[in-house]
Amino acid sequence: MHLDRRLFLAGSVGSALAALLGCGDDASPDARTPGEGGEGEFLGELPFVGEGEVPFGELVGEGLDGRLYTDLARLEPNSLAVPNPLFYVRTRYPDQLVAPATWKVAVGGLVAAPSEVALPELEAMARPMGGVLLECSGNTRRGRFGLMSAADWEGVFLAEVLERLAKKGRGPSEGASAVLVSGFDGHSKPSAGGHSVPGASWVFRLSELEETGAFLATRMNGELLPPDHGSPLRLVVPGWYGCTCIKWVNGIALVGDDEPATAHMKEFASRTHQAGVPELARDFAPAAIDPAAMPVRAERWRTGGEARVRVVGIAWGRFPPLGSLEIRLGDGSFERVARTEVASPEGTWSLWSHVFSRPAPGRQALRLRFAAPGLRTRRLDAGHYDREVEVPPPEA
Ligand SMILES: Nc1nc2c(c(=O)[nH]1)N[C@H]1C(S)=C(S)[C@@H](COP(=O)(O)O)O[C@H]1N2
Ligand SMILES: [Mo]
Repeated sequence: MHLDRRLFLAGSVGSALAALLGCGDDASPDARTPGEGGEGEFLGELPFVGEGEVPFGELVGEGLDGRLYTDLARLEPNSLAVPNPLFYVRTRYPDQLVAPATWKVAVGGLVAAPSEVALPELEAMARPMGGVLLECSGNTRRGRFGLMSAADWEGVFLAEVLERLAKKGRGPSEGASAVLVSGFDGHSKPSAGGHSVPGASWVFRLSELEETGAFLATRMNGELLPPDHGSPLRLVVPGWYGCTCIKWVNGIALVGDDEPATAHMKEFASRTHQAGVPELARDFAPAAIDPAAMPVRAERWRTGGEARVRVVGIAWGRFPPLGSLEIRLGDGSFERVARTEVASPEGTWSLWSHVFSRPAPGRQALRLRFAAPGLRTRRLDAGHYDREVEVPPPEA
């Protein structure tokens, strides 16, 4: 049974992983030394070049254009979960949202009888959901790949909410095959250039709720949801892009096979790798995140008189086969990634590191791939997560 399986797999985002990512200023030499016996001299960080100018950890923009970019190389050493104030933001708290004393979710459409589910009822059903990563489908080099974060969540499986409604005689009726989840999006300022349309909503097949373990989240990293992250209620769809994780959820409608795609779905059609822009929701493929990997930190080292470049990175998506991960620097050949630092449970990210000996100087791209035949890795194949470094001459 899928729900049980998810509970079984649920684990908090490992602290060991964060210790590695957090190897900033006060890192122990052991955690960052590329030499065999812990020898070596750390010469400094090698920044990624050719990326956008966005600031990290700062709220910028308003409404639908509001953003906070997460610096994945700077997580706190004691936890891999990104602390709430540093968790990436795409769309800020809608300024026209006046939260009622009791938040309610209207349940309608193809149901035996329309109803409302009040927040306290959901809170009473909530339980730990473990670590889940969110990635914006628009997570690009231009935004320094800062639109991705992981947290420990609490919430209620959406499938369970529907089951409970069915027991009360208010569940899905004949012909209901999917569910439309929508959230409040009243922003007084429209998105600049009309880039984003308000009214976030996504249609999920009922089977997809089970397959993904989609849940209505009430808490994030042990705290009530912060306003910018959907307070008081948001959807989290493990393994799917963030655009499906509707914030400020206030409506659930059971719908049939002929349900049109929402404007929000159409806006995100190409970024979720759809074939064109389907008119009907049923023609949308699951907005799944393919297995992917990218560097989050590069360092210069000298070990035994030789220059080295150490790369620390993450792997995520559905079941990334870590053992087959390969990395290439510039025109070099692909090398099997040397270390899996922490393999995290499904749904969140894992950490790896690799050391290149005697790297060629100059501007070099870092590229990753999984040497796993048949694995669908659309973004890796397209070079989407490539990052570049400027390797100095050996004696610099
Ligand atoms: N109501 C609403 N929910 C929304 C959005 C939105 O614009 N409005 N943006 C979506 C997108 S594109 C992403 S990537 C995630 C971001 O969630 P976060 O800001 O909590 O990281 O929220 C999703 N949920
Ligand atoms: Mo997004």
